[in-house]
Amino acid sequence: MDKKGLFISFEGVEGAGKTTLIKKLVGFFTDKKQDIFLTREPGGSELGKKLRAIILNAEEKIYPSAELFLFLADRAQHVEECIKPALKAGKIVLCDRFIDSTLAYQGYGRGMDIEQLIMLNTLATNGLEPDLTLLLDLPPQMGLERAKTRNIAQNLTIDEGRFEAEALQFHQKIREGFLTLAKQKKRFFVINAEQNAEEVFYIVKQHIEKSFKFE
Ligand code: Z5A
Repeated sequence: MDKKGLFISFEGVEGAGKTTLIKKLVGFFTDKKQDIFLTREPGGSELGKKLRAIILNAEEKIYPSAELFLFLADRAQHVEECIKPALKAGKIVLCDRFIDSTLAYQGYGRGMDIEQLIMLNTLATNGLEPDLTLLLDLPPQMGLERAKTRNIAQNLTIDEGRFEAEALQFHQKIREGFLTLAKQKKRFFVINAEQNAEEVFYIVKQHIEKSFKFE
C-alpha cells in the first residue's frame, strides 16, 4: 500500500484521558485544514462494533486465548476496511488503542508470550504500525477513579466492564508493560497524564508540530 496519510495511536491505562486528548486534537488538526479519520479499537469497523459488544461484556465468559483472537479479528477487519483506505486517501488517522494494547493487556496483563503476540499482531495488520504512538501515563488507580467519576457524571451503566473488573495489580502490570514497550520503539511519545487536560494537550501539540510538517 502506498501510505500517504499520518497514523497516530493513543495508548494508556483505563481513564488515562485518551478520548479527552483526541477531541482536542480534532480541533487542532481541523484548524490546520487536515482531513481526519477518528476511530478506535475494539469497535472501529461495522464488524468490530459487534465484536466490541461481545469482548467487553463482563457477563460473557471468554477465555484469554479467545479474547486475544477477538481483538485480533477486530483489528484485521479494522485495518483493511477503515485504516488503510483512510491513510491512502491522505487522512490523519487518530486511533484510540491499537497493537500496543494487545501487547500490554494480553501480554503483560494476561501473561501471554510477547513474541507470539507481536507475530499475531503483524498477521492482523499486515505489518502496519502507527507513525506516532502517544502514551498517556498515570497511576492506574487515578485512571480508574477518573473513569468512575466520568461514568457517574454521564449516568453511564457499565456494560463494558470486563477490564474494570480486574484487580488494581492487573492494571499496574499494564502500565509497566506500556512503559517497557515505549522504551523499545521510537514511535512512542510518553506524556505524564497526571497533569491537567490542557497541559497534556499543549505538550502533545508541541511534539506534533515539531515532528510533522503540514502545508
Ligand atoms: N483492550 C485489550 O485488552 N486488548 C486490545 O488489543 C485492545 C483493547 C485494543 C477497551 O476499553 C478495553 O479493551 C480496554 C483495553 C482493552 N480496557 N481497559 N481498561 P474502552 O475503549 O472502553 O476504554 P478505554 O480505552 O480503557 O478508555 P476510557 O475509559 O474510555 O478512558 P480514556 O478515553 O483514556 O479517558 P477519558 O474518557 O478521556 O477520561 C476519563 C475521565 O477523566 C473523563 O471524565 C475526563 O474528563 C477526565 N480527564 C481526562 N483527562 C484528564 C486530565 N488530564 N486530568 C483530569 N481529568 C481528566
